[in-house]
Amino acid sequence: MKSRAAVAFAPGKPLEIVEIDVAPPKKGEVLIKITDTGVCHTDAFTLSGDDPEGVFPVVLGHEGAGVVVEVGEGVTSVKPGDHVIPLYTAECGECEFCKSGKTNLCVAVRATQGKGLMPDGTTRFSYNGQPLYHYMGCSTFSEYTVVAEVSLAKINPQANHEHVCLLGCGVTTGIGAVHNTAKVQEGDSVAVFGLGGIGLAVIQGARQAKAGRIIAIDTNPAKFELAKQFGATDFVNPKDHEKPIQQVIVEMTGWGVDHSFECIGNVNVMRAALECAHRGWGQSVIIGVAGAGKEISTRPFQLVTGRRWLGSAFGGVKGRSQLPGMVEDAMKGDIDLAPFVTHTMGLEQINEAFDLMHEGKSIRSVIKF
Ligand code: NAD
Ligand code: AHE
Ligand code: ZN
Repeated sequence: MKSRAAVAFAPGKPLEIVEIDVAPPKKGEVLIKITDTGVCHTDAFTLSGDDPEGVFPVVLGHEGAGVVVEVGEGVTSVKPGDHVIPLYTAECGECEFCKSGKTNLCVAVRATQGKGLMPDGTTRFSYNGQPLYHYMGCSTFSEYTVVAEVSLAKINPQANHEHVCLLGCGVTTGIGAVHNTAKVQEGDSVAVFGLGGIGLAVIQGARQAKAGRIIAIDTNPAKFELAKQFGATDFVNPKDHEKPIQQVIVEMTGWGVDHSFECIGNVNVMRAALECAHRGWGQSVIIGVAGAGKEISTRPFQLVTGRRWLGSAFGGVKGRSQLPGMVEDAMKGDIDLAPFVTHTMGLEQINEAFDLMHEGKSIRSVIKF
């Protein structure tokens, strides 16, 4: 079938809106009509050419919601008409990782997904007869996309897709990192570095966990207002200080914070986030994605003296089992999604969504098909 799509033909180039061909779903696959998709910084990261797994030409996008159009052979968990959120972290329920009870990092389709291919090693997308790669198992920048059955969460059909598409990545990542990775407790102190969609979702999660002090840190002070609305108690712009930012946070708190979260993808800030964690027990969660070849460092003494360095992917959330419940939470108002959507636009304007992100003017732009 034909589908309108925003194609990244080469790194560093604007997306091109073209009509692509989408082949029918094969065994274990599902054809989805995407209704709404957010634009996440990770899409920009891969488009920049800095992602070791980046392959071109590709249909990006991984924060979407849609409706099932057709299912391939053997698919039983969804049927045409079901409302779904595509998952870049699949959940097969059968692999060593799914069965471990220790992680959400299912490996069922991860190897082919990282190569931009469907689980059988081929692609369902083409343009003028030339193959196009898939992205993160989702490719939500196409009106029609094909994903593996294990990469789909079935959600309440009454849910507002313009909002719940953000549970496909950003908001789930931030809230999940608070509850599943850091396990923030009532009264804990928290520092959040980077106040985009991810950092603001961390703040919302910290508020849910009844954290005490929530310190919001960003070099763009325009982000502080929404951070305050979500529950941040303190606001720090590193540009206002001569001292290293970790020293500023330690001086504000005495011994540092119980939990810090890096939501930028900057390895220098990752170090600062670790070093502002409380001596003896403070922990720092890396959420931001750093470019190819980047490495983190600190003095080992920082760990010897009780700080812990953690990481979190998709907030540790198991998509098929837990995302439907998070959609219900959003519908009840227990997760507040509307303030994240600062812009909505059609597919033709998608490059503006990237511009707004880079200019620090948006939290989430949602593309409406
Ligand atoms: P974003 O661009 O919307 O927000 C980043 C924020 O960081 C901006 O407000 C920016 O002003 C701020 N910032 C930049 N440099 C800074 C600095 N030196 N000090 C303080 N603030 C600074 O991005 P986003 O969509 O919120 O994504 C954030 C990061 O999280 C990206 O690296 C993205 O790839 C990653 N991510 C990871 C996961 C995961 O599962 N681990 C999921 C989604 C996104
Ligand atoms: N492809 C990159 C790594 C990218 C990465 O870390 N992705 C995050 C999700 S970002 C969503 O916006 C993630 O979940 N990683 C776990 C996984 O299995 O991909 C690289 O460095 O190669
Ligand atoms: Zn994302």
